Amino acid sequence: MSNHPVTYTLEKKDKRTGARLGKITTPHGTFETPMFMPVGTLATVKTIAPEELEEMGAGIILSNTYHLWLRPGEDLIAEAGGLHAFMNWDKGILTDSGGFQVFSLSDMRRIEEEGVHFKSHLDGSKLFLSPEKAINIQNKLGPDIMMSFDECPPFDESYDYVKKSVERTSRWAERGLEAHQNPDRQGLFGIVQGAGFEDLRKQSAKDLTSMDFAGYSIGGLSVGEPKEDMYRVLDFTTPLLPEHKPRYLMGVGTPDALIEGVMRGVDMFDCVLPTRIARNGTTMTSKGRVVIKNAIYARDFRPLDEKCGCYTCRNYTRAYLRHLLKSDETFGLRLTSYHNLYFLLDLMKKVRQAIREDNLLEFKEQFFEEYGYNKP
Ligand code: PRF
Ligand code: ZN
Repeated sequence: MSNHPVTYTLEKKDKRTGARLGKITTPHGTFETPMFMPVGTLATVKTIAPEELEEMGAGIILSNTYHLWLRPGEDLIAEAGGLHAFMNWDKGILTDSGGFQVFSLSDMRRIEEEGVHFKSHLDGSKLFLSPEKAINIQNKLGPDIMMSFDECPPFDESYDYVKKSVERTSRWAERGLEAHQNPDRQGLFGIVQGAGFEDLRKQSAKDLTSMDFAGYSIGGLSVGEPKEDMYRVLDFTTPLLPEHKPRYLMGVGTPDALIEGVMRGVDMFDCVLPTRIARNGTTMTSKGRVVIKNAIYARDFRPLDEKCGCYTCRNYTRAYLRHLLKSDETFGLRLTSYHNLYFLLDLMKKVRQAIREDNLLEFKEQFFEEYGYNKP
């Protein structure tokens, strides 16, 4: 076992659920878990300054290998002194490997043992990404946490296909681990796949945990399957992961799925949801979603969320936010993005507090009741 630069400290296990309270330490600081990571695909959390992220309590953000590789390129970012210096963020950064983005953004693609051939979503040019290449790019970008190059098959893909895919993802993980040039400054996570098949998830977890990764991600979920399927997979997958390493559920960010994930032992989450929906005027509040452009808010001079202490809610009204969004004013996008990120970071803070105070189940019930269950 090597000493990883990213470590997990378990502080408390909830007695009634699988929830864990802990801390993750990276070369750029320590953050408490469970934690939600804001997404900054292109080396910016859209519309939000790093100082504002810090003010909201974000200790780590996610960025994307695929996008930064295409533009501005990993060599330019390395020349700037790495991603942290380039974007002026000196807390944690995690990069996704590009595997998932290749599958979700490019149309034409061909998967081979060596890697994936596909076309750029920017100009259609031919590209190739392999496990080694994905690690090499991430070594140059310099995030604290890097992801293995994986395949995320559709949830309803056949058993035979998923089995072959999982086996290949394990071989890719091994190749990535070997290609890693900077193991004492950057932690590499393995990604468990296997769609909805219990034995394949088991196989994937067994393969990956036999290799010495700094942490483990759960991929292939939140890809359009019913929530019950996701929770069922989490029920049997998280217990297969090492207790003293971080567990990260990729691409999850609705309030209910965050809480359900925490109750099944997940420590880290990320999702574009809060920032993406904010930019079209949809906000998450303690009473559920508020579509701020609706006419009913035209003369609503209350804050967006009366229970929220964020900059937006302390200073502006629903009527003003509606006006800005209706007028395509960029300040409106900033204000809704700020609130949505604050809302999820604050939700996780309350979740951590509930674990600490042994009332996570009561907290969940009350939150779901107020938010409006099945209305994420
Ligand atoms: N793999 C990778 N990134 C991801 C996913 C995955 O399966 C998902 C699935 N929700 C989101 N992001 N590498
Ligand atoms: Zn707010």
